[in-house]
Amino acid sequence: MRISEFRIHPVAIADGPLRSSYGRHAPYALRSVVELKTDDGLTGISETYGGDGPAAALEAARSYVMGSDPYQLTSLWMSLAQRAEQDRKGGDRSQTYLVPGENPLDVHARTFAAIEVACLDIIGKAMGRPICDIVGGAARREPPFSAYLFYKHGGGGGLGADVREDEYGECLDAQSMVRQAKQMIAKYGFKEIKLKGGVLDPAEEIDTIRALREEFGAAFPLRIDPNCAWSVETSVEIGRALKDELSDGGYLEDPTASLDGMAEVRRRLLAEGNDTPLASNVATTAFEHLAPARRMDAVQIVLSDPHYWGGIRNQQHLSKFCEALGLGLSMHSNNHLGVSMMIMAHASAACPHLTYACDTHYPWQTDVDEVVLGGRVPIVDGCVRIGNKPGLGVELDYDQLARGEERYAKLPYRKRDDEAEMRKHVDPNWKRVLPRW
Ligand code: GKR
Ligand code: MG
Repeated sequence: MRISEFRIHPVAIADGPLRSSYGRHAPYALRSVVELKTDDGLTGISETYGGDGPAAALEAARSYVMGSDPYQLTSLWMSLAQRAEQDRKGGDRSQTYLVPGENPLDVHARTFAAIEVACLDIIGKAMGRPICDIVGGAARREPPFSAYLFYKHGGGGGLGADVREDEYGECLDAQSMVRQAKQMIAKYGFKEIKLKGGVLDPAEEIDTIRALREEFGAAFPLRIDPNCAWSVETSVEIGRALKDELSDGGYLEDPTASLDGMAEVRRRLLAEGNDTPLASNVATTAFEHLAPARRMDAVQIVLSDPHYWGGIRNQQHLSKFCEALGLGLSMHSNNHLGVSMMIMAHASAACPHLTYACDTHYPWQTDVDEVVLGGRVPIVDGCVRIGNKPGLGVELDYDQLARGEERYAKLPYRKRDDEAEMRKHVDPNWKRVLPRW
């Protein structure tokens, strides 16, 4: 079996004005849908980051992919990693200053992941088995996800005649965040809650976490993620203030920048008898970060992501590393469609060691943009069920895909720029400053 066609479909999907320390989301998020076809008539699909950069990186891998055997993933990895090694000029592989999907030092892992998943989809179809069975079987067939709450302005995303309904309304304080959480939990049944912080004054974010705890009780573990917006001092103060709320299965995610900063927050909290674990998808983004993170005790929970850790099998390796190093494992997310939802579900299903419900932005997208045939992937009781369908278990709806491509073609931007959105709508002088507080 050989790969005879490689298609990259750039799509735009409506997204509300969500806030984070990066700024404000644009009216459309960008994704790439990948299709591989084989000479014996199978099609494998995948989804990854969007815009010009990721599409160009995929395009640059074309010569390695075309004519190759989809089972030979190791040699594909070696080719892409070797090329990356040649390009590598040192530098920061963290996500402190770049949004996920944009660090040039990750490009081989992201590109490989997109192709690996499409190949696994092909292999699954050839074998008549779901991907998680192809990679060794599921540790769980219904991996859990968390309610991912965002402060946001009013608006549901989209532009002009394509403007979308605002399902959750404006949320810029504790009470509206409780409303958002209730709404999302009623709809999807999530059992863990993540708040994207780093947006309002820390005192207001503390109030929000407390209001969530008051509403949902200790049965719903809480986590807050300001994407490095806080200094070490502020992180310690917030860790202290939220000691009770973030215990019982919660965590403090990327309060401050760098492994050094995280390690200092950890040392100071521990010295006060506070062992709230620190999680990271910013300081730990690659295997080479694990040993220093452990040695320094800077990160206790790694937030994986098959999209940039190098795919589903690397996610399994990561699970093993984390288990051996005594680290917890959960999953990071960015805006995505149903193909990625299934990638994340198979990846988390196939990890023996996974200690928290995974993140997903899926509630922030709607069926209007969904490219999966038959509509959105269901989330029931907070979980995505892996059925018996072969491969990823989803197929593309080509009409919907074409609509996504049309939306993309009309857009003036080709890259996520949350700072530009802040300057346009909130403050003409806004800049991402770390730490802000
Ligand atoms: O969607 O604004 C966002 C998030 O801030 C996202 O970009 C982060 O990568 O969800 C992510 C995180 O956990 O850091
Ligand atoms: Mg994070």
